[in-house]
Amino acid sequence: MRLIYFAVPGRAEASRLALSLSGMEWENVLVNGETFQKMKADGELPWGMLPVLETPEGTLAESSAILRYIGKYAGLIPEDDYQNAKANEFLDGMGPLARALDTTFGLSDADERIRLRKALFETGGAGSNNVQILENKVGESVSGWAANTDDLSIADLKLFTELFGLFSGNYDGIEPHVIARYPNLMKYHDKVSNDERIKNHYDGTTKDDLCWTYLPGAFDQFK
Ligand SMILES: N[C@@H](CCC(=O)N[C@@H](CS)C(=O)NCC(=O)O)C(=O)O
Repeated sequence: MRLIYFAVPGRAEASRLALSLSGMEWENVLVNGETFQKMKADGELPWGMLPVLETPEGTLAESSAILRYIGKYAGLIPEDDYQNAKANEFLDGMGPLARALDTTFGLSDADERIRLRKALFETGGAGSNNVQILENKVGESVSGWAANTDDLSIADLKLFTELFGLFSGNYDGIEPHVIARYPNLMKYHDKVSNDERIKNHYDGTTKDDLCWTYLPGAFDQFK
């Protein structure tokens, strides 16, 4: 398997984590904008975007589809049908948060980009509204896992990597202290980052790495 994406966590990190937990052999292929454009022009991207997963049977696109596929090999798909459906619901339910930010990625005017991103996380902004939904969801979970599953699932990989990854400082205008204001999400961060499987995966990650947001206590200083 080859997972192809840019050199950031973004929409590939959940699948990277799942691939690593699966124990399968896989290659983490990092590309720049030029290679992306070439792959696109050459028709190598089913939907014209990254990430894609190259499998022995063909190329799979869409980050959630890739996660669902790899999740099976990593033992992260709940056996119970209802729990499985709720994990899938969670994956789909996170769509609006990603889409709220998508509009800011193509802006080359840095001041405008920062202004729009800050506005997203002000009271009533689309980012805030969507994060509040996630805050409520993890607060309601009896098991503490994102989709109230019995154990860690693909929903946790997506929530943990995509949400906290947004607040790494890599996206100008989105600052770490914003997410530190959500107590349920901070408690959830403690749970997932201290889970042995996750902790082992990020062992060796330093605070200078973009993945610092996945380390235990990452946001403590911003609370
Ligand atoms: N729904 C897709 C969205 C993928 C997406 O937005 N990919 C971005 C990078 S995060 C991309 O390839 N952007 C380049 C472009 O659109 O030209 C997914 O979840 O995989």
